[in-house]
Amino acid sequence: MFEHLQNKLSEALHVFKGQNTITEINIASSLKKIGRALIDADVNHKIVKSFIQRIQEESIGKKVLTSLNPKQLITKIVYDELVSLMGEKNVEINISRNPTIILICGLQGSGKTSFSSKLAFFLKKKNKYPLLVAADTHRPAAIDQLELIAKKVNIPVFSLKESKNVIEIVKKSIIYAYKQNKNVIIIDTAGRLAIDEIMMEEIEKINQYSQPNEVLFVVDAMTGQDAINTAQSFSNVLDFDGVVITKLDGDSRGGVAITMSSVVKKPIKFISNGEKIEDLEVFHPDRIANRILGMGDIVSLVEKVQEQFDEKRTKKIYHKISKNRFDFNDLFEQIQKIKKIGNIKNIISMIPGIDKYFSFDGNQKDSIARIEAIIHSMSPYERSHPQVLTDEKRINRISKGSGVALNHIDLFLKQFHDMNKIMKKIHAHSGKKIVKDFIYQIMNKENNV
Ligand SMILES: Nc1nc2c(ncn2[C@@H]2O[C@H](COP(=O)(O)OP(=O)(O)OP(=O)(O)O)[C@@H](O)[C@H]2O)c(=O)[nH]1
Ligand SMILES: [Mg+2]
Repeated sequence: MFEHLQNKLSEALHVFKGQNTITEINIASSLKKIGRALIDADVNHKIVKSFIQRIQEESIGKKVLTSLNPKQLITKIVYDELVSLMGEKNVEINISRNPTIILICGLQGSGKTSFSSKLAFFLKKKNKYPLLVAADTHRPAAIDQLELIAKKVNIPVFSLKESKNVIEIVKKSIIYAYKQNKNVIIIDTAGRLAIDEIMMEEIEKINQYSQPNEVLFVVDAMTGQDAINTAQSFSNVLDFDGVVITKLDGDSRGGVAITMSSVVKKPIKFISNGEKIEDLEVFHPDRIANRILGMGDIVSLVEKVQEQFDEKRTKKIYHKISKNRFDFNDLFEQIQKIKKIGNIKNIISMIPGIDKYFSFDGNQKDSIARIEAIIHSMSPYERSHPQVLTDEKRINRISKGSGVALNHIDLFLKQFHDMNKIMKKIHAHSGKKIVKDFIYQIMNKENNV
């Protein structure tokens, strides 16, 4: 999602490798690269300028403590500035009222209908009873589209196929929600531009009538700086509560997510990074900053994984890891679960350094398929006794059976043992404070190489 920026920032911070002090020369060279990385990521140049200035002010005169090196110190300063730029803290959506009404608005094609369904699915997992309302009366296929997506995940949709009157639709949907005991009403509306007076009048009417607890404005990250401008002009007409940024999985360079809240003065509440219903994330500035700086995002990962893994089974796995008994059967089971969590690339990008462990040639999806093929070609005994796979004959047989080259099998086996070590560390350090320490530990490790 932020891979390009992540690589560029990592290069910029690499300037400090092997340096014991922060000097005018190394800081100037690093800041120049940081600035270029942000501009490349489509961050507005004015924001980049003040961002760089703040880092400079923060770093000059800062004594490098004996336990830190200059790279760590600057990384921490950049991290703090990024978090502050992205709005400091996550602002949760307000779903306390019964029923809660959430109004979704935005430009044509920004991802409103997809997001509405993703949000309903997200809330359903949190034990809410959502009702989706098809209030786009302008595009003929809009109702069918919403119904199609919602049906797949068993979420009810309220629509009035014959009516073009959005207030009537909203009114009847609220009555319906009361009758059906639905406690969150998500209203998906038609796409509109802030300059289109008639359409803006319509959304204002819906807003006035339904008195929503949350109005969310959806923007497409691929539109870059335009996304920020449209959010700003929309907010002048309709005072929304938060922004949703979609299509962060595409070629967008992430600048929209970095600068939106400081320019528009509205928090980003969710980001969407794929077309699947699960591809939705609550926006946490600190976690995103961690990810941008390549420190991974253990906290998000732990939460996502917890949703997928039941506690009893997880304990069993942890027990196996701690006793060094995690084998290929367990790995295979974990892969199947990880696949269910959503976009593999997103998941993998949350784990610091994991791309090194799970990738043969950069393509993680293929790599996972190959790992599955390798495990399939093992005998049941080999799957439960990883230590026997030092034997060349066995490795040759597996290579033939799976169609994976010998050097890739060797690499995979090495990765498996390395991964075991990492998982053991996570296990030994589970608990929130410790997870944070773990991130720093990894950071230190990377900085000391
Ligand atoms: N890759 C990717 N595609 C997305 C994402 N969100 C939405 N899309 C796609 O973007 C297209 C438009 O999405 P919709 O949800 O229909 O957008 P909309 O704002 O409801 O569009 P209108 O109702 O026509 O204004 C669809 O093809 C979606 O599958 C995302 O996060 N990533
Ligand atoms: Mg739509």
